[in-house]
Parts: sequence; structure tokens; C-alpha cells
Amino acid sequence: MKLYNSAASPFVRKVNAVAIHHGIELERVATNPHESPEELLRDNPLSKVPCLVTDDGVALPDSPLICEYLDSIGTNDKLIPDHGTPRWKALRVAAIADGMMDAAVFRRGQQAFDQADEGRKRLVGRAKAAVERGLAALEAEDPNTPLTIGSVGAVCALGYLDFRFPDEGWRKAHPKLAAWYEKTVQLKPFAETMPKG
Ligand SMILES: N[C@@H](CCC(=O)N[C@@H](CS)C(=O)NCC(=O)O)C(=O)O
Repeated sequence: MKLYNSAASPFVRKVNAVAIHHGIELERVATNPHESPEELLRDNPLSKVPCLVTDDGVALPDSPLICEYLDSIGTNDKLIPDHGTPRWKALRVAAIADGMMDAAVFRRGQQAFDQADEGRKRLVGRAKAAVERGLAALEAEDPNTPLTIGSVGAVCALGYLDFRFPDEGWRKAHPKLAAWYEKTVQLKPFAETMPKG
């Protein structure tokens, strides 16, 4: 299976973490989605990574969909519980983590532009506030132990904050989450996928 990959993307990291958890081999193709390479566009009209092409030739865009696919074919413990409260709790945390990543990636992208622009300041401020509320939510509720798709997302979101906003620090105001993260990030799916770029 082919994965359009980027070592800096938290969404790609999530997919790689799920693949490693299940021991699924992927052919990783380094891709810059901002350059809209033709190969990626053929498989993902949205020009985003990650995108997975299955062995049956089905191109799956969007990390939640790819994670669901990998978890469905994986043979290790399922990361997406199949029913009941555990399922919805895991998917809730996963959705919050995805939203934090969206907001942090947006903020990072805006750093290249005029910071004094009032409209931009407002949007960037909203994105920062969303991440802060996401952190508070993860601090307040168990981000899922043992591993679920929620905890995978939470580690990738927190790792991205460390990677792109290292001076802002989130640990001090979120001590429970920080302790959980330090332990969880040492697991193989995360230790092998630290962001780079
Ligand atoms: N909802 C998507 C978001 C993926 C995403 O935003 N990827 C970024 C890289 S971190 C990207 O490809 N950006 C290129 C662009 O927006 O043009 C997912 O979960 O996979």
C-alpha cells in the first residue's frame, strides 16, 4: 500500500502510528502537498496528505478514513472500539485532537504572512483559542488508556505543538496531560514517528 507521506504532518503521523501499531507495511512516498504534485492529485483531488492507496487500488483521502481502514485490516488490538460508550469516547477524543491539529496547522501556515493584518489576527487568535480549549478538554478527561484512536490523535496533536510552537509550552497548565503524554509518547508507534522537517 502506498502512503503519500510528510514527516512534518501530524495527520500523516497518526496514520503511520496506526500502521505501526498493527505491523502494516507501507510504501511511503515523500510528498509536498503545497506543490500539488500530479501524482497526488490523481489520487486525492484535495491535494492533501495523508492519502493511502490500498492494494486494491482504492485511494483514501483524510486521516480518520485511512485510520479506520488500517484498523479494520489490522490484527493487533483494535484502536477504534466497535460499539458503545468506549467507541464514542475514543472518537470524541480523536475529533478534538483532529480539530487541534487543524487549528495548529492553520496557525503555522499563517506565520508566513503579515501578522499585523486585523482579519488575520482574529482568525489566528481563534485558532490559538481552539487549541487552548482542546488542551483543557484533554486535561479534564482521560485521553484514552490503553491505546485508542483518541490517544493516537492526542499524542500527534501534542507532538505537533512541541514541534511547531516549542516556546509556548502546554505542560505547565496541563500537568495530568503532560504526565500521560510523557509515558505514552515512548510507545513504538510514536517513538518511531517523531515529527521532522
Ligand atoms: N482532514 C485532513 C487534513 C490533512 C491536512 O490538512 N494535511 C496538510 C498537511 S499537515 C496538507 O496536506 N495541507 C496541504 C494543503 O492544505 O494544501 C486529514 O485528516 O487528513
